[in-house]
Amino acid sequence: MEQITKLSTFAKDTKKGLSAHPKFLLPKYFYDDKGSKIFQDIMQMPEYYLTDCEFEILTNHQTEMMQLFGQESTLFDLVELGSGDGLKTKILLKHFVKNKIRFNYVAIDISHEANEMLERKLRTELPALKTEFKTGDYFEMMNALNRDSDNSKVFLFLGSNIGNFMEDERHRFLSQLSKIIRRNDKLLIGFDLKKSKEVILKAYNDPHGHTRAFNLNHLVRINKELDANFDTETFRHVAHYNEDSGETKSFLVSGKKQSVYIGALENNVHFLKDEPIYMELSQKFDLEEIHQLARSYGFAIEKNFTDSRNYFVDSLWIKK
Ligand code: AVJ
Repeated sequence: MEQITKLSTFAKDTKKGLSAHPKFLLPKYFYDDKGSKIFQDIMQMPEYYLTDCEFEILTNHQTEMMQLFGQESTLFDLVELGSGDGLKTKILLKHFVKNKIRFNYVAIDISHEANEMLERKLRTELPALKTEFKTGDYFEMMNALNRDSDNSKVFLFLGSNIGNFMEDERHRFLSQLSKIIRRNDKLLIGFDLKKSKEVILKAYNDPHGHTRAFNLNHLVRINKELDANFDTETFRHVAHYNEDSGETKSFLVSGKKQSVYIGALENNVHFLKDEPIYMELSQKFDLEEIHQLARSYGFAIEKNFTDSRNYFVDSLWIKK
């Protein structure tokens, strides 16, 4: 198929995913402005335990984190990858500002609107905080970040965002981080831990329908931005958890045989009845796997912070 106009990356990725067998879409495209808002609804529901766990961890360990991040009381950059609404990070930011720690907060997010909202909130709630905001995907932004200041850095990669990466992406990501991170830098990285199937499936297939709406919004985005005609009502949302591998997968399944026209691709996509689109991986880990990951990319674990239920860990890594 010859394309007359140049396709956007979103169009290309959509084309690639919907012509693959089995079909897939990339989770980074969940976060248009609407999707970022739906994700905030997800984080606020009790079934989505990840946010509560990390809230608990950051609240209980803010003082220790402050000591570990700001060791030599020299100015450092606190760089957050995927800052979103910043609600959890604000626990640390407030505590650090109150204690007159010298640092800049650098927030990186794929959603421009999320960035703007966070900027506004921080300006009123923490006017003394020095901030910088960057919009883009992790990989592009990390390259740009590559030493734009000489300050030592503490990277935050919270929320088990790492769980979204397929193995090869995770490899690229951790290799790149490992290259950027210097001897006095640190990385606080969140991992959702393997646990009972019931708990996980309730978080990813919630009774309020937020997760379903989050997934369907990806199709809505394709409709809007790529001029397509998905009838979202004909797709159901399904989540699977594999207790051995820790893979949690989300799908949208076509309820009937149908064709969808995607204007920007000048093409139809055909669905069989019950054919799935693989929407998202939310990988779960155990402590041994986390240890292995750290080691294989040249890091040592300085400390693991866990919640009272042992559902989640924020792992503090240093360069060996
Ligand atoms: C933002 C990738 C951590 O996988 O748990 C939540 C996204 N998807 N519910 C996750 C998500 C469905 C979330 N991460």
